[in-house]
Amino acid sequence: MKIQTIRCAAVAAITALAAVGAFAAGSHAGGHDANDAIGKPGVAAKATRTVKVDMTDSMRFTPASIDVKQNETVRFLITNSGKIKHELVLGTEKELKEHYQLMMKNPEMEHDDPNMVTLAPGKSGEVVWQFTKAGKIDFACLQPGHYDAGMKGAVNVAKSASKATAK
Ligand SMILES: [Cu+2]
Repeated sequence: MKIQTIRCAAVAAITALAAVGAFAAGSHAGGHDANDAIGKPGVAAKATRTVKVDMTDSMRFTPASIDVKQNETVRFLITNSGKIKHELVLGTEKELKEHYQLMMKNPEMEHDDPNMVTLAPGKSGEVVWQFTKAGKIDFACLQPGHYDAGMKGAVNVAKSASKATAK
């Protein structure tokens, strides 16, 4: 009788764990958890560098490849030189693709998070981001059709040797 009770408790614990796992996986579909994977919102006062990025109706970012150092806080000064709306969204490739599919289904979807800026024609805006993880981080314009047309780029984060100065 005693053994039976213990077994039931173990099964219940496993079931609970499975439920937690499913919930966690589900929350990733929301799209806002990827921030940890690509870094975190930066503090403008700590930005060590300003990188200008231009967006055009030819569906390109200039530059499309940006090199930064791990832990560096970068202030992206983004300009929309085109005649239609464009945006720059930082994320993992997986997250950008998922987000893009949502945009295709709902073109009027407005979004505003620290890792992105959406700009009307002729407008400028900024994204301040700290790249805490080394590796390649993608960015893209998720306006319907733009991502498919190749409006994307990458930030290459070089591993930092000096962690002591990373503040
Ligand atoms: Cu665009």
